[in-house]
Amino acid sequence: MTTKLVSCVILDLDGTLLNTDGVVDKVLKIVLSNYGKEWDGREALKIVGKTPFESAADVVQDYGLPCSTTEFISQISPLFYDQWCNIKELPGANRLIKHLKSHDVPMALASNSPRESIEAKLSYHDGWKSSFSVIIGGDEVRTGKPSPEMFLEAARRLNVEPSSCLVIEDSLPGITAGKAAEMEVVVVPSLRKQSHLYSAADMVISSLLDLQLEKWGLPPFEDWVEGTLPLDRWYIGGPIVKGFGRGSKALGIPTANLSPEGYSDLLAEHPAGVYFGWAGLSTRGVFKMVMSIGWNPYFNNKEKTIEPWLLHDFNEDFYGEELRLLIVGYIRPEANFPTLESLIAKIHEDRRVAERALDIPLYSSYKNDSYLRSSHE
Ligand code: ADP
Ligand code: RBF
Ligand code: MG
Repeated sequence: MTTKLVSCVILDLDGTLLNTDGVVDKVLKIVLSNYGKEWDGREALKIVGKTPFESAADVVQDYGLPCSTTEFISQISPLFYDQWCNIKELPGANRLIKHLKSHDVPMALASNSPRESIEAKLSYHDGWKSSFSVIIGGDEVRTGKPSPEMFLEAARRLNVEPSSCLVIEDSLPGITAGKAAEMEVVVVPSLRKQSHLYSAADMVISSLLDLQLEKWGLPPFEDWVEGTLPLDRWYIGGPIVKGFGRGSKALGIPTANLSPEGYSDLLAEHPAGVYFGWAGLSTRGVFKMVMSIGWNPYFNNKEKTIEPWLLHDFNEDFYGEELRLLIVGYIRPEANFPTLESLIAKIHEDRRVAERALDIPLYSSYKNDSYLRSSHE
């Protein structure tokens, strides 16, 4: 893959820096139920990245609502406004903004949302607004994305050539706009399994954690430690259930599965990929752990799962026991492999990376976290 060198970055907001999907779901569910309709999310792909008017028009038409698009917008707007404070930052978003800012890389924000909504959303995220030299909303140009207009205007205001800009986007209208502006475009898709839609982008990555800025001549992230990226720690636990029955059999790598019930929000929040940390088993102790989160492309699972491999020889099963995980870092995105052997070899490499990293004080200190050892109800 050849990439051009750039000097500036232009970012999209919703779906790229902010996890707006949950809020969109919530609001549309409420308003459609007032019409006796059920929001089923099927529209998500169609409306992602569009202007608010186009998105609303799609929903009105596809659900056959007895109102005009303008009326519909006036019904959803106040609900959206109340939700801006609830939108979470996507993994790696804050890290990216802080990094570019600290290296004086000029940044613009270009979103199809109206300027007023952008300002409201940004106000809940410390230090974000002041990091952008330029902010452009959908109501500040004649035509929103997929027109290149707002990206070209952003370059003009940054005082650089369009070809010196890297666009970071999550949706098809954004990619189209970026390429029409003759910019470099990297896409972090918010919707999975649509990879054919993203072929126009110069690069597709699975989350902002995987962004390699040096590919465009920008200052590289310096926070990787021995092949691992330290994360804000997070916890998950529950009784071990039967998985797909192939970890030990097909791979020689047993993975202790947790029931997906009750942790769908946590799963949605964390990008697919390989993570590591510590695992506590109530009667056995605390062990090093490496795990995958995702759909396991090699096996093409229907559901996103967590597959933790405890780095210890147990000589027996322990189904039903309470497992507590503390995740401290990230290793790589999930991938497909040409052969089972190459998948297995990669997972063993992940194991070595995790084992070594967990001896570094940065990560080893978490072994004593009380969550891993507390007695369980
Ligand atoms: P399943 O499809 O049910 O997850 P696996 O073949 O992946 O089956 O085996 C996982 C089971 O193996 C775990 O639930 C646990 O009881 C047992 N086990 C034994 N050693 C380990 C280990 N080191 N890490 C994870 N699970 C292990
Ligand atoms: N499956 C994949 O299809 N792609 C991967 O990149 C991948 N990485 C993994 C990394 C680790 C550390 C572990 C424990 C598993 C990984 N697997 C991956 C999941 C493997 O397919 C899974 O454990 C089996 O499907 C057992 O259910
Ligand atoms: Mg398993």
